[in-house]
Amino acid sequence: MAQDMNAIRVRTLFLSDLHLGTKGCQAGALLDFLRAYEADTIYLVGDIVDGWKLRSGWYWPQAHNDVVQKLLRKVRKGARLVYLPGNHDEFLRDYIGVNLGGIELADHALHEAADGRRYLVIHGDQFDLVVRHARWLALLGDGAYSAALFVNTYLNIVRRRLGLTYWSLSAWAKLRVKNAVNYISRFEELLAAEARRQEADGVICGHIHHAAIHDGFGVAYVNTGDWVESCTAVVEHYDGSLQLVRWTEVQRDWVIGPAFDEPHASERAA
Ligand SMILES: [Mn+2]
Repeated sequence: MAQDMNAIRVRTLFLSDLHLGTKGCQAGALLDFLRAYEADTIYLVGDIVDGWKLRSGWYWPQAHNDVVQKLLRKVRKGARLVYLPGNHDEFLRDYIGVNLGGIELADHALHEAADGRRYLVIHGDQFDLVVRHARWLALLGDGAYSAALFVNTYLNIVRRRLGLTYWSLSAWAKLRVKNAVNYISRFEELLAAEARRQEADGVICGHIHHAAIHDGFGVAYVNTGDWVESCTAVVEHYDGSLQLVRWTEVQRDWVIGPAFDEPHASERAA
């Protein structure tokens, strides 16, 4: 089987919140990431294609096509691809249970890791009280969020020209709002509770664009983050351990050399 000689091979890859179809999607960085990693199983944990944005205006550059093609190529090469739609690609929820050209569509999944631990894998909007009970409020929030991302996109074009690294305005702003912190913590707590209810050892989700791995609520809480701001993903290694990959940091290390305490330094050598 032909595969990229230098690719990092992992058991499972978890990606969410790509928001293909929006200007915010960091498709170039995502393509680099998909070239660097090969996985036996790939979970797309929701908000992969942004149907909300596509409805209000078509934005689909070649790079977004390339991402889709890259994922389909991995399926042709034997990867299992499971797509768990989120609220921005809820139009795909009509096809749950269907196998579309090798892509399994499901509402959620139970993933058994190599070490026997079981994880509930789900986008997470199902437990977002704002999205569930006030859809207009979520859409309003989406507008404010889009405005922040718009500023962020242009700010980063300027930063790139100045030779500076990618910097996330809205991630920075969100983390400085106390309400956002409460919101994140409440979301994490609800998802952890659902994992316990389903007798899983943890949950792997997305939706809030805030990557994390911790067990502060009694079970593992793993959030894959996003490819709009933070460019993060979660990988499962062959021993069952989960690792949060912050792609911009990995790339920086590849250019200027890794810090010695960072786990991906050894992965690269393997
Ligand atoms: Mn979402």
